[in-house]
Amino acid sequence: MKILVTGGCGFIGSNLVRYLLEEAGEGVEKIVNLDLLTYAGNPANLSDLENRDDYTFVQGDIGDTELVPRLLKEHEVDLVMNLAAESHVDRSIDSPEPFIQTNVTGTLRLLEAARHHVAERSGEAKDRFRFQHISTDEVYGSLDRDEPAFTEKTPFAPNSPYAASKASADFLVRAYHHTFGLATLTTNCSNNYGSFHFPEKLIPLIILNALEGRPLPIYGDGSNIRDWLYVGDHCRALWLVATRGRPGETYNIGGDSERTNIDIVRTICRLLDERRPRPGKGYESLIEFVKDRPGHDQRYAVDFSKLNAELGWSPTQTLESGLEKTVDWYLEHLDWCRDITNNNYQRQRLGTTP
Ligand code: NAD
Ligand code: TDX
Repeated sequence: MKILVTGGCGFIGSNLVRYLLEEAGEGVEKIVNLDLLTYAGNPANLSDLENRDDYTFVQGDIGDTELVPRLLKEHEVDLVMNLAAESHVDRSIDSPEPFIQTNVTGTLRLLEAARHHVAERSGEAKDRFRFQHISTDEVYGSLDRDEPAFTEKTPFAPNSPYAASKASADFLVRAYHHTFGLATLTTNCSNNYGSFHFPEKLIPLIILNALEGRPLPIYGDGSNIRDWLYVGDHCRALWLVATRGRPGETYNIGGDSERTNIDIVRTICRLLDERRPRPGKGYESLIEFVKDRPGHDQRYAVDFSKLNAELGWSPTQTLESGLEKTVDWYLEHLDWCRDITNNNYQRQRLGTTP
């Protein structure tokens, strides 16, 4: 397969590109990574792959109606894996428009380009084409403590501008399958964590703040629950769905690891206490309960029994094993973290000196 990955310089995208090139096996012929390099895109995440013949990076927008059709044609793309997005809920509350631009309009333009690309193919090449859209459990809204986990049949009820933009894109993908017969696959996953996670999100933010002795901010009372999915398990699921999923279907991907935010933060503190003890008090003393996120969803939980039954997938990491790996990765990559916190990663790609 010749694959166009969008958003490949982000957190999940860079893990996915690495997985496809190093672990997925023979099915992967080449990868084109199309990424606009917003604040969340960091080419350093993949700098070690730059010289490979089977990997090409292109800086550009999924909404570019000249560039995207050209890339699909030139690289004879068989599979689009669409991860490009504005992904941070808090930013969508401060400024929703970029979320509509990339997540909705951008996805629409990518779908249009894919539809025309397929129309120009014939025979096996036409049949082989797939458009995979990577979405979120947040489209389903929020659960009470004792409600059953989201299934693929749970009605959409997005609560943040981010979630609404992702739900809109999911509906467009559905419509392109139904109306135009495009061979789409949609996956809705829970909260990912692991290496290269941008430190605006809870887990990397807590690790880095703790190491710098800064406060560990917990929104509200810390009782909100997320279902944590190790990014490596997610990438494996994405490739399974891309190669063996049924076109037109959606698949939920969950981590089987529901935890409250306060539990997550305390576990990170304990792991850091063991690895980098602070003089005086332990890391938990840095915890601060702060003003809640507006409209903060109480609980996400994902039922992935369809993916398990059809394709035999289940997560391999427990939250404990995955968090250990993650904390160790951050401790071993403090330079990567520093380049982000002091903005060097953006200066470097603009060609300016710090
Ligand atoms: P991220 O914010 O780390 O990365 C997004 C990437 O997309 C960045 O490299 C950015 O430069 C790029 N990008 C943004 N706008 C673009 C555009 N217009 N054209 C091309 N590239 C653009 O996000 P992530 O956490 O890696 O998430 C990847 C996908 O998975 C997103 O679609 C997100 O909604 C979805 N998702 C993420 C999670 C999670 O926990 N991180 C959970 C569920 C779903
Ligand atoms: O400083 C913080 N303090 C805090 O208590 C931050 C950044 C977050 N939180 C809470 C809010 C959430 O309940 O932690 C939880 C996780 O927050 P985020 O890491 O911002 O993730 P979330 O809002 O759950 O969304 C994530 O998972 C679903 C991704 O960012 C989305 O892209 C994905 O779709």
